[in-house]
Amino acid sequence: EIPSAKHKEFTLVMIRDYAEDKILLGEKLRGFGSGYFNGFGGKIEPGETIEAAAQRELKEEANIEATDMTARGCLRFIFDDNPTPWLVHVFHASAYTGDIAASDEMRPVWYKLNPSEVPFERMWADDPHWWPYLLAEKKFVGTFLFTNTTELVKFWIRETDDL
Ligand code: 6OG
Repeated sequence: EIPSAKHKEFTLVMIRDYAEDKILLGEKLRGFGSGYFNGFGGKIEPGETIEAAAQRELKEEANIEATDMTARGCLRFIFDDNPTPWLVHVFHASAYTGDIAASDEMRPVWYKLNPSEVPFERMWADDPHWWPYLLAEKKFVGTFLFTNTTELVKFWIRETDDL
């Protein structure tokens, strides 16, 4: 199969509560990655800015709108069983309007920011590698190679100034 030159682009918003030292994760209830905990996000629609897509998905999946959202990372995922690589734009926010609510796609849960409480065993295998950058307020770019859809084979990650 000849790889497509195009990436598929997604957003991913991580909501952090500094006062309580917690992070908001959603349990994905359907579709790709169902059963996994993750930040909130989805596909960028044609003609939509990355930020607008991030806010739209956050509203659809957690019922909130971030008021201090900043871009933090860009992750590239290569799957040996899918010719199109994925580009995921990671954002961070700690302030929002609205009341967090579940949707038919995501069930939001606050987790204490403590390695023993964050459910890494029910998260994508790349997460433990970029979370330290996110939590340290560093910007990052990474490339992750997966086999059998969910098994991480190899990755590269580094801090960056420009996203
Ligand atoms: P929908 O299918 O809901 O968008 N996503 C990933 N997140 C992490 N942490 N690791 C991955 O490793 C991911 N692949 C995709 C991007 C999918 C959502 O899941 C994220 C989107 O927020 C492969 O439209």
